Amino acid sequence: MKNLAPAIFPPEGVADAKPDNKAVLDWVHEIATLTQPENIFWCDGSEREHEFLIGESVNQNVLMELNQERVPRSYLHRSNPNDVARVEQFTFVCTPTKEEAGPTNNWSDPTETYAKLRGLLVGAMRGRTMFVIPYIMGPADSPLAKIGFEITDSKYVVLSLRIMTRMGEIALKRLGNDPNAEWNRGVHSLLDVNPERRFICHFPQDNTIISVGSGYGGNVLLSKKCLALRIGSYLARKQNWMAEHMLILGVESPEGRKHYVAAAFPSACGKTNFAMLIPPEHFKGWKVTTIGDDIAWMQIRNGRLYAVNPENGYFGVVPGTSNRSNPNAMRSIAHDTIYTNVALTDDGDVWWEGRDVEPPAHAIDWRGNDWTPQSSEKAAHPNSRFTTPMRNNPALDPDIEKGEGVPISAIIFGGRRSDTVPLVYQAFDWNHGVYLGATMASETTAAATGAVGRVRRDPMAMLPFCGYNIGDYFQHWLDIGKQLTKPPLIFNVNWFRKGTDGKFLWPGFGENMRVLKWIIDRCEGSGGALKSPIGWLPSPHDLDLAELDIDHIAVDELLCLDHEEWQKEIAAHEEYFDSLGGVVPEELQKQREQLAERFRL
Ligand code: OXD
Ligand code: MN
Repeated sequence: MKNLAPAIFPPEGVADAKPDNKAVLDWVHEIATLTQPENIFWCDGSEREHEFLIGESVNQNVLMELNQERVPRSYLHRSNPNDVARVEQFTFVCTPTKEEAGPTNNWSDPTETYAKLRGLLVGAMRGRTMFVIPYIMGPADSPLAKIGFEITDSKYVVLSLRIMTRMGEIALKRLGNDPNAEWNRGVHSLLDVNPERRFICHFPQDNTIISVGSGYGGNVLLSKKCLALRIGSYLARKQNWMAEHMLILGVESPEGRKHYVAAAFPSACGKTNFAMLIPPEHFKGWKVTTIGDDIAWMQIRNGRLYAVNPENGYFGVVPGTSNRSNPNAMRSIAHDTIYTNVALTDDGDVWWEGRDVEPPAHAIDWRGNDWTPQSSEKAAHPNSRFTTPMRNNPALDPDIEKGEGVPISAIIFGGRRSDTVPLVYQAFDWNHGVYLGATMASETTAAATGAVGRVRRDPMAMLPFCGYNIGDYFQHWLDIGKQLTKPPLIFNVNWFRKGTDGKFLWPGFGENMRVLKWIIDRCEGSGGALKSPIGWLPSPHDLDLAELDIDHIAVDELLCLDHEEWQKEIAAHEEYFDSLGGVVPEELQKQREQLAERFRL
């Protein structure tokens, strides 16, 4: 390590987590030689280091200290207004061939892309500190756990990763000094935060990620979408496990029977709210606990799927979060939280649209401009976020650190659909369930740049996150199913169906417990259902709707199948499969034909 710039930046005793692994040291040396930082900071994730970096970030206006009485140990970050969401159009999967990346990913040639990125990284950290962050995804003793290193020149990334991952010494210990150990190489540089030089590139065959030109969330917290999903899904296929964009929750009945379910909804469709659901009064004695709110890594054990949450914190959408929609999230973000792009009130608190307190008479909006309730602009960006430790969650499941994971009884797919798709239905079997996931669609949200409210197919909510050919991904699902003797039952939900008046038919939030209860009943073999062309559908009396203020017409509308809408839907499935250019497995084509046939019967 002689050629490295001396670590002059951190005070003595802070940030000394240098790994004893030659492969890591060589890589850090290579990146430092390329980017020429002023100094290198080996992050250890300690409290002392954290305080030091918070102090530096506040001094340099990377973070603003909030009112410490209202939101203790919490800070506000404003990203560059040109950099407020994941950029799917600048996200690349650089497998050796285009076929491996498949029809749904942007592909670029790995040799050319490495050369382009190396060019951009030359001297990129001159005058800056280079942070080296070791972290583990998953409980440290889990067979599913993965080690990553992220090099970054952003303190915001370091502080966020300390919340989102298990960081520091714990990762070095698990890595050990085997130069052939598996670990992910992540390089991030802000460069000049210019959209023209913004690229999020994955090299799954090298377990490598390079992200430049952004300072925002999913683009730069490389542990999350980049490692846990894109590289994760690639490794999962090779190693026979699953990396999925799913929340994981536990449901316990008053009698103490417990089930775990995993649910895949596209970004900003309420995964965090569902994962932290508080059952309504009518379900007294029922308990819902959170394992994870965004990502599930699942392995096969004794013929079942077992899931762990690879993350250690939540990076959730703020607008709409309130004591009505998600009291557990409100309690989680009441302290030790980094807010990004929300509004700042005059008394140093935070505010956003959908928060259940009166709008302030004056605030500073997410861009740093004056704001009043009369302003035409939003005070908080629609994709503003909280980054908060999962241990803040009052409903955290006690088995969160269980290395083998928790057994999954049901998998739920869902999207945001104004019409066509009923509140809930159940697949006939695993392969039919894979078809439900593969044909999932949702109206787009602000979580990614681009038009909002357009229906797009988002298979298994993995469209932006599958790190290889989507056809092979579907086949992997089918292959996993063949190995399960007790597969989870598969369901589809839609909380967002609208009536003819354009209003949502279903109250959502805590009331989703009623749907969850039917799902659990089905898992226990007790819930009633009718066989329909699309799967098992509850009739209104199969759902427990007691003490719910909803009229029976709305319930009928929520559960009805409109054959004309479904003809269009099936045609859209066919069109989607065709658009993938022949990669869709035969079995799923067969499922589509069978679905069409069931409507003809
Ligand atoms: C997320 C997303 O940030 O899916 O979780 O966009
Ligand atoms: Mn997500």
